[in-house]
Amino acid sequence: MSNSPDPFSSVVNVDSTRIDLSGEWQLRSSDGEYEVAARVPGDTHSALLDANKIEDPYWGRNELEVQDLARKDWLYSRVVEISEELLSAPSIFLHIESLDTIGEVWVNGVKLLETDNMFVRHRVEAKSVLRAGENEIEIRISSAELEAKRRAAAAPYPLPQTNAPIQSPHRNLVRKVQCHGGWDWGPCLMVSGINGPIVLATNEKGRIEYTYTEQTHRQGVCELEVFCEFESLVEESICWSAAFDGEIFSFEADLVKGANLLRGSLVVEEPKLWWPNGYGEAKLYDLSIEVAEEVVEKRIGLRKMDLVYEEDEVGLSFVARVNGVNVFCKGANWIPMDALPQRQTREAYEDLLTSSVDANMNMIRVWGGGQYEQDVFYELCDEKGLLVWQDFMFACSMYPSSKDFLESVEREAIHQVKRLRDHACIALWCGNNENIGALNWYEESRKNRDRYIVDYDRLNSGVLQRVTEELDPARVFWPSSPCGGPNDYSDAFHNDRRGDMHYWDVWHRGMNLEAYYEVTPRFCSEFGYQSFPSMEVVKTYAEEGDLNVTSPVMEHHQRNKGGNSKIVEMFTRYFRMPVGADGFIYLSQILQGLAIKMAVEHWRHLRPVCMGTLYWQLNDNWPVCSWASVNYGGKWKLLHHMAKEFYAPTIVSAFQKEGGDSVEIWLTNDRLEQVKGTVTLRVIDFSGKVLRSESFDREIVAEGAEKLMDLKIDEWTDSPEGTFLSMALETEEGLCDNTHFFAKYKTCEIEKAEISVSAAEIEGELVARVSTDKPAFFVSVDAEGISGEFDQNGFTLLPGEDRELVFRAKEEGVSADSLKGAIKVRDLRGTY
Ligand code: BMA
Repeated sequence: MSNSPDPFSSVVNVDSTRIDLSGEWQLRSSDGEYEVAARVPGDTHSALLDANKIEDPYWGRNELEVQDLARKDWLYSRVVEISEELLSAPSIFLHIESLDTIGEVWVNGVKLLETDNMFVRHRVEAKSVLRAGENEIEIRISSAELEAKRRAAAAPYPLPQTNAPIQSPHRNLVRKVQCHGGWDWGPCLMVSGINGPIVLATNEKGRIEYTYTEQTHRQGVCELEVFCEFESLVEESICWSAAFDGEIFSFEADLVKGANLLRGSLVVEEPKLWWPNGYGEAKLYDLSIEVAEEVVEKRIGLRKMDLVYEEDEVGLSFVARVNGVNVFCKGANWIPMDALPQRQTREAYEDLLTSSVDANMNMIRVWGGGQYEQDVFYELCDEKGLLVWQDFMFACSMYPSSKDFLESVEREAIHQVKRLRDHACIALWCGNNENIGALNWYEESRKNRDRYIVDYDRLNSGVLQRVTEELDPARVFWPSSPCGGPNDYSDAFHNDRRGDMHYWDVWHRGMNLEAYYEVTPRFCSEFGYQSFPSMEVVKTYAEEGDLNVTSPVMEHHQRNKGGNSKIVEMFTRYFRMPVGADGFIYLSQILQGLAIKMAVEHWRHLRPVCMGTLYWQLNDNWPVCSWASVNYGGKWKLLHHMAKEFYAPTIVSAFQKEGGDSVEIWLTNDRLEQVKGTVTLRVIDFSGKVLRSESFDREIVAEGAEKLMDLKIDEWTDSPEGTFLSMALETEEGLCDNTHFFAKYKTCEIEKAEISVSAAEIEGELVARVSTDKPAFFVSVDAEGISGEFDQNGFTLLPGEDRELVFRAKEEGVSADSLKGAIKVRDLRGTY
C-alpha cells in the first residue's frame, strides 16, 4: 500500500489514504496468445512492444502486421494489498480517469463497472467488495472494432465515416479517439488501455467531484464565484474555504447526503489579467478549495473571454476578444501526440507547446478527431498564454442519435466541460470537425439528408450545445468547424464571408499557391500543405534502399491518396525537379513552408476582416508524410521555422498575383501600439550584386496593416528572372526580413552557392556562423541526430551578411564540436 503524492491531476486529498494503482499490471489477450507485463497508465500495443512481442509498428510497413490486435479482447489484472485500517474508512472509491474503451471492471470477482466511452471519468464505491489482504482487480476490455461492427449491423441505416487507406470500420459508432482507427495522416492502431490516473481512495466525509469558477470583471475588480461539487457521506453544517493567491475566504454550508453544489464569492481587487502570448503576461493565480478535509489546488487566470460573431458589412465576423482586445489568432491544429498513448508524456507536451510559443503562436485547436487532452496540456496552455479552440470529439462522419449513444455523449460532455472550464486558455467550445460538410460527402447522406441532419442536430445542439451552455455559460458554443454561424448548414469550405473556414482548395483541389490570395476568410481554422518528414525522421521508418518517394515504404507512410504525386506535381509548377531523396524531402518542406507562408501573410494583412489563421497541422502522431510543421519526435520542419517569422508580431510581406506586373508590399502589425520602423527594399541579382536599394521610415498602424507601395516590377528591375527582392523591416524589436521572387523559382538562374559553417561556444551558447559567396535561398541548417533547434532557419543568406544562429539543445552534452560535426546545410539551388 502506498500513500502516493498526487495521483489525480488536480485533486489533492490531505487526510485520506489513497492507493495509486498505476504501475505494473499483467496483460493477457483473452485468446491466450499474449501474456505480458504492462504499464498502467498505458496501452496494449505499447505493452506488447515493450515485451518484444510485436515489431515497432512505426517501422517500414509493420503496422500491417498488428491489425489483428484490433479484434482481440484483453484482460488487465493486478493484485492490491489492503489493510484493515484502510477498510475501516466509511467509503473507498475507485477512480478511473479513462478506460479505452469497451470495458468491465471486476474486483474480487464482482463486477463494479461497465464502460463504453473513453471520454468519461469513472468513480465508483468499492468498499463493499474489498477485503483486508490481497484483492484482485481485473479490467476486461473487449474489441472496440468488433463492437463497432455489431453496432453497425444493428443500426437501422448506415452511418458513414471518412475513409483512410488503412482503417478500422465504423469507428464513429464507438466513443473512442476517432483517429485510433486510422486517418489521412495516421496509422490504424486500435489500442486498448487505461489512461490517466487510476486510484483507490478513502473518504471520511465525502469527496470533491469538480470545482469551477465564474468571473465578472468590472473596473479594476474581478468578482469570483467559486463552485464546488461535493459528494457528501454526511449531513452536517460545515465551514469550507477558498484560498485565492494566499488569502483565505471562508464560507458556510449545510451538507446533505449525496450531491451538493457549494457556492461562495470573493472579490479580487486590481487583478492582474491573463493575456495570450504576445499580448502580455499569462498571469495565473493559485486557488485552493478545501471542503471537509478534501482539497483541490489549481491555478486560474482572470480574463474576460469573448468569441464575437456579428453580422457586419462583409458577412459574419469571427473574433476572439480577450479583455476587450481583439486578438489576431495565430496557430495550428493539434492532433494526439502519439498513436501509442503511453508515449504521450508530460515532456512531449511541454516540448510541443514550447515549440508553438517559440513560433509566435497564440492559439491551438484541439481537433475533433482526437481526444480531450490530458490536464497537463491545458495547464501548459494556461501558463504559456496559448488560447485553445476546443472541439468536441466528433469528426468527418455521421453519428448515431440513439438514446444510448446520446446519453453516453451527454455524460462525456458534462465531465469534460466541468473538468476543463476553469482553464483560462479555453477560448471556445466547438461541436465537431467538419460534420456539416460530411453531410455532403456520402451518397447515403446526400440522398437522405433530412434523416442525417436530424441525427446531427440531436447530438450537436440537443446534447453538446445544451450541456455547454448550461455548464459553461460564459463561453461560446460554436456549432462546427467550419461553420457559417449558428443554424447555418451551408458549405463553409467555400464561403469566405461567414464564421470560420477550412480552405483546402490548394492541397485537395490542386490549385496554384496564389489561390490563397483569392479568398478572404473571416477566420481560417484549417488550411494545409504536406511535406515529407525530415531525413533523420524518415530514417526511423525507412532503410537506405527505401529512400525513394515512390517506394512501398515511403508510400505506406503517406495516408492521403495521391499525396506524394501532388507534392511532385506542384514541384513542376514552381521549382526545378530535385535530385535524390534528400532533395525531394527538403524541397517538399520548402514548398510546404512557402504555401503556408503565402496564405498567412496574405490573410494577416486582411485584418480586421480576417482575424485568425490556424494551419493544418502542428504535429504528427507517428513518422509520416503529412501537413505537420513539427516532425514526429519534436524536430521542426522548415515550415515551423518559417512560422516563427510569418507569425512574428510585425512583418513586411509582398504579394504578387499570377502574371501580375506589380508587387504589393505590406506592413502588418499585431501590436496594440504603433510601431516605428525602417523598411529597406533591395533588388539583388543572383551573383549577390545589389542593383537598387531604397529605405522608407514608417509608423506602422497598431492592430492593422498598411500598404507601403505597389512596386512596379519593370520600374525596379530589368530582369525579373535574374533578380529578387530583399525586404528588411527594422524596428525597436529587431529585424524582420523577407524575400520575394518576381518570377517562378524554376525560371530563375540561381547560382550555386558555397556555404560555409563554423560552430563555437560563445558565452555559454552554442552558435553556428554561416556565410556564403552567392545568395542562397531557404537555407536550412540542421543538426542531424541532435535534439534541438537553431533559432533561425529557412532564410535567405546573402554574401557579406553572415548569420549567427543560436542552437537550443534539447539534450545534454552537446558541444560546439559535436554540433559542427552534425550540421547539414541545404539550400534551394543545392536540390538540383
Ligand atoms: C482536415 C481535417 C482532417 C484531415 C485534414 C487533411 O479537414 O479536419 O480530417 O486530416 O483535413 O485532409
